[in-house]
Amino acid sequence: MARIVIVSNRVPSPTERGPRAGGLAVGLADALKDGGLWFGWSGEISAQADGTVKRVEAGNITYATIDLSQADYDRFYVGYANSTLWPLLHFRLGLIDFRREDLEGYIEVNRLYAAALARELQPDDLVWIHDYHLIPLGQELRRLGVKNRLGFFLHIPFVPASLFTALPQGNTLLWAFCAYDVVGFQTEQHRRDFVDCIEQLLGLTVRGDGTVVAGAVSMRAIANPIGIDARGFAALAAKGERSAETRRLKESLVGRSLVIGVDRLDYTKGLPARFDAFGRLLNAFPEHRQKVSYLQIAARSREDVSEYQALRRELDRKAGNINGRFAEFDWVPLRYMTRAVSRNTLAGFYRAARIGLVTPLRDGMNLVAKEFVAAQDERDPGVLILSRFAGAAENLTEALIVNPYDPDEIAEAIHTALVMPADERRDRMAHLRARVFDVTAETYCRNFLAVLKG
Ligand code: GDG
Repeated sequence: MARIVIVSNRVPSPTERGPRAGGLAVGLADALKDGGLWFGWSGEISAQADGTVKRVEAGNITYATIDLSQADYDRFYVGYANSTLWPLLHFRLGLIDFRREDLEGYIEVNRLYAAALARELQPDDLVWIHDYHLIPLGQELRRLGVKNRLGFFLHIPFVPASLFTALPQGNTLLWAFCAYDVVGFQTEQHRRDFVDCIEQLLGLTVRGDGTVVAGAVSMRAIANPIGIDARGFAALAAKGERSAETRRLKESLVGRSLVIGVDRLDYTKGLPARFDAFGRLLNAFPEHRQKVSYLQIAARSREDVSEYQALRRELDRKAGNINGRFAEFDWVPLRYMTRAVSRNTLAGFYRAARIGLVTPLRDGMNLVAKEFVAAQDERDPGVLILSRFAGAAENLTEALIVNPYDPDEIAEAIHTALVMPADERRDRMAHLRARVFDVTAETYCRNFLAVLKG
């Protein structure tokens, strides 16, 4: 059987016990259940970042990592990946901060990864590369003579050709995608937009099944939505409900309904409009004053990028305004924290909530929506309010779907959810749960690897 090699920008440490442990490590666990190699950046910045590989064995998985230099980190990670590609692929052209030297750094780091990874590879390895930091890695591996099957999965959205053309030297990046055997997207829409770019901007023909065959190119674009370990998460939530933290949370609510939001502190997540929406709910529907508490957990992220610092200031201000305007001496409407909480705690909190508020302006998929659904008690479930621009909305259609740019619409949806009869909540949640338990982390890994095997 072929060995599986996973490559991602950050490699989870096998001993990681921090609050953010989870994420990709959980999502990809199934791909490595029979063992394999996980390769990428150690998360360390060091002066001697010369591509030396550090190895840690844990069970049947080898974790192999390299360090980055400060200059590489600045150009590759803070620069091109998070200040050009991230805003571009989330439809935010106005936030792009492109510098040629960042693009050069991005290519150089991908070359560094390729040289180190090529030395680790065995001829039959199936190589599965993840996300926008590493788009050119496949092409760099091919330049080094690597003949293995190479797959790539983009966790974030893709944009229509009319937006993609804003990217300086964008066609070079499109050609880099063409070095893979399989390129995966979260949704059918993202896949279609990518295929349009390949056809319109590169002039290649894409067949109905997403295959491009032209010269040296033999690539297939597929839609393969990511999911969660729904059964595992449901069990975590049932247990978390009895945890000391969840009990404390419930006691602090004194019977009020809980609205919960959980996001990385990121401008794609629609947090300012969401805060505004909550303010408008309290203004337009005064019957909910003192009856509802909104807990927003927004773990700080990418603090080196200036846009994220500006967002944090904006949210601090908005949170202060809402609480200053509506709070009573014994009720604080908005509880806003920028610290991460543990996964167990999170699971219990989702289950305690009447409403899961997930309103990104754009999102590849959004796993929080799926976690909220998996965590619910079927007998007395909460309501999911979901942005139409989250990839998850493609199949979680029984959520209350909203336009995340319209705070009034979100406020009305919160009101609808707060007064929704139990029968309707159960009915909607039963449909949502069927989907979340059907498209899981396991099916995601299995389907992608089946296509990659060819
Ligand atoms: C990218 C794409 C796509 C959040 N706060 C805490 C915490 N989290 C966990 C959540 C969830 C994960 O982080 C966030 O995943 P999302 O999918 O919501 O969003 P991104 O981080 O932007 O992920 C996204 C995803 O990749 C996978 O393909 O769905 O579209 O943007 O698991 O629970 N976890 C803990 N404490 C926190 O405070 N423990």
